[in-house]
Amino acid sequence: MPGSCLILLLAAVSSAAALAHAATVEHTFNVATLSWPRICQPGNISITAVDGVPGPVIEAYEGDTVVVHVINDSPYDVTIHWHGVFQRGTPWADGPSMVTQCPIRPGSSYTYRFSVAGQEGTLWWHAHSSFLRATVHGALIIRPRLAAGAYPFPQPDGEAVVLLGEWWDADIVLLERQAFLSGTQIPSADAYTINGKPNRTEKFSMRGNSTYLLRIINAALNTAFFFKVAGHTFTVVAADASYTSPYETDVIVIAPGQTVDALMAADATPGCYYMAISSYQSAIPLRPGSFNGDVTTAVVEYVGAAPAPDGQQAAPAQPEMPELTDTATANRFYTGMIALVLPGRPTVPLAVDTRMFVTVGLGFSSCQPEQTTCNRNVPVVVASMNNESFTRPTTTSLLDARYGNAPDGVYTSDFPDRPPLAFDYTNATELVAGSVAAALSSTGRPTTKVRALRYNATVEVVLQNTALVGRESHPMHLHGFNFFVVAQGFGNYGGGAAASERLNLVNPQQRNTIAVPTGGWAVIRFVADNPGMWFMHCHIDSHLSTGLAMVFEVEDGPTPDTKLPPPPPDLPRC
Ligand SMILES: *[C@@H]1O[C@H](CO)[C@@H](O)[C@H](O)[C@H]1NC(C)=O
Ligand SMILES: *[C@@H]1O[C@H](CO)[C@@H](O)[C@H](O)[C@H]1NC(C)=O
Ligand SMILES: *[C@@H]1O[C@H](CO)[C@@H](O)[C@H](O)[C@H]1NC(C)=O
Ligand SMILES: *[C@@H]1O[C@H](CO)[C@@H](O)[C@H](O)[C@H]1NC(C)=O
Ligand SMILES: *[C@@H]1O[C@H](CO)[C@@H](O)[C@H](O)[C@H]1NC(C)=O
Ligand SMILES: *[C@@H]1O[C@H](CO)[C@@H](O)[C@H](O)[C@H]1NC(C)=O
Ligand SMILES: [Cu+2]
Repeated sequence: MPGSCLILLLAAVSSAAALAHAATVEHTFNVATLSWPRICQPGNISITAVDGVPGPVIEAYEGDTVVVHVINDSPYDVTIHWHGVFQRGTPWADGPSMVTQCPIRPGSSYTYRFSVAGQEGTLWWHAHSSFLRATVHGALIIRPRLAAGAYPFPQPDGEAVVLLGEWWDADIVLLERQAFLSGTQIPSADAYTINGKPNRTEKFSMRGNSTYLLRIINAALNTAFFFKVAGHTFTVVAADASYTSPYETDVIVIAPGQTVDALMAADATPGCYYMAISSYQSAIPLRPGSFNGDVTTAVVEYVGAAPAPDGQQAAPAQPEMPELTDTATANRFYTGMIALVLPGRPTVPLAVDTRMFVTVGLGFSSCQPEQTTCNRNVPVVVASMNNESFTRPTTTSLLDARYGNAPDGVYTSDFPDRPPLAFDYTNATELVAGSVAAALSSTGRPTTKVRALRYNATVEVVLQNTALVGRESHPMHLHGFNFFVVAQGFGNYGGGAAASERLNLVNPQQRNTIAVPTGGWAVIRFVADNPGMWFMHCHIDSHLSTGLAMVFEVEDGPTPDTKLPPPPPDLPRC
């Protein structure tokens, strides 16, 4: 095949392959230590991964059963989470360590079994124990079950996974350990990657006059991205495996944990174009040196492009990336999408019976005794929700404790519906300068609190960012459900910005991860019809690890199939 930057031809979409009956998709994941090339320095390092970075793609059709035998040959405790999969009836397969299971010990194994009924689109899988997901992750694609034309948008000619990651030229578990001991954040990533590959390495070959479905996944630990392709625009058709009305844009914004499915017409002058990502830094104030400002690229090359007359390949065109603090662009994208309302699909609950107002953000604490290299003269930054800094139990998983009716010493069911103090959440001037600042910004000791929800409750949660330490967009991920994003805006919710506080109860986007605007809020709704213990947390690992999390305990329903099933026999024990 001609073309100097050609490596891989995008998979053609085979509609004929769609199956009539649900099948079982089976994989064996060997989580092991691999030797892998560094990016910014010569030589290899040891990483933990499943075959490589990214790991294998799981491809299924709607309604299939997915079975993954996870064999832990690594030296670390491991669990795997199937990000965005509802796990209806299989809460023991969700994966977050010490929430739904004890970790798989080195040398042990566990088989995850779950169905992907009622879901289609781009999801992904990743380790959900320590920071291992930096290198333990991959795509999970669910195609519509029906044959030709099953997508509710024009059938693309080809498709490609575009998985965005962060890379450290160092042992991520060691960095995490050092950050914990010293009460600081891990250093910013050494590089960003596209499909695991460093700058200018990954290549996508496209035929002219064809349309491709890009399945974009942000697998980065801590960084949101702007995404562009020079000379091309996109039609977004889904986010977090929920269809959207076609949304035209030349820039995609994607927070950690989110996915975006976008059609891209390869209708430019045949040639080479850079696909590029750069970080969106939402923190206010921005801490210099706390992030990596790289623009990282892959090459999009037209197949069969006539070679330049002089035989030289012209340098690929480069897109102009937004400023790294361009919140206006991020907000335009995040709020621009509305759902594609389809018959037979869930619609937003109109009546609400459980309301919560939850502050999310950073606060101050002091060094814990175990933090042996911590500077005891300065406050430590921790994260919390409603001023509760979540810590995982150590002896029993939450789901185990719930199933055994023995929460004592593991968790308490008193996660509050409101913050302990109402204050001007987002006015940094007031908080920094005001006399109450010191008292307010201190976060209590870590707790393990859950919020019990009656089966079938319709729940509305206002997620309110705070400015106690700094404002920042927190990508909040809910396990076990999609939620409807009925409103979002800046400032304090209820603070009078009437236009943005009007709820969309007609066609709000559905997501599993909402990037709560920096210094702002989002209102989400979901129906608690899936019994289990479901984690809700910030998908920035530095925030999750310092407490930005809570758990919903969804109670059993009235029928046998709405009761918590017993744990599978091979569930790891603590
Ligand atoms: C570095 O890692 C790559 C990818 O696993 C491998 O092919 C290569 O052999 C390694 N090199 C060394 C010197 O170990
Ligand atoms: C696209 O179609 C137009 C019109 O048929 C044609 O002129 C052009 O060469 C095609 N481009 C490619 C890359 O095939
Ligand atoms: C990546 O490649 C692009 C295109 O050549 C370049 O502009 C950019 O500076 C490179 N990024 C890094 C981090 O070297
Ligand atoms: C924030 O607080 C300061 C100090 O109390 C006050 O002057 C300012 O008006 C407040 N800003 C807003 C937007 O309320
Ligand atoms: C959080 O709780 C601590 C005590 O546990 C208290 O001192 C502080 O004022 C609270 N902060 C907020 C913002 O409610
Ligand atoms: C759950 O709520 C839906 C909608 O309100 C209702 O149709 C259904 O019967 C409820 N199920 C149970 C078990 O309460
Ligand atoms: Cu966060």
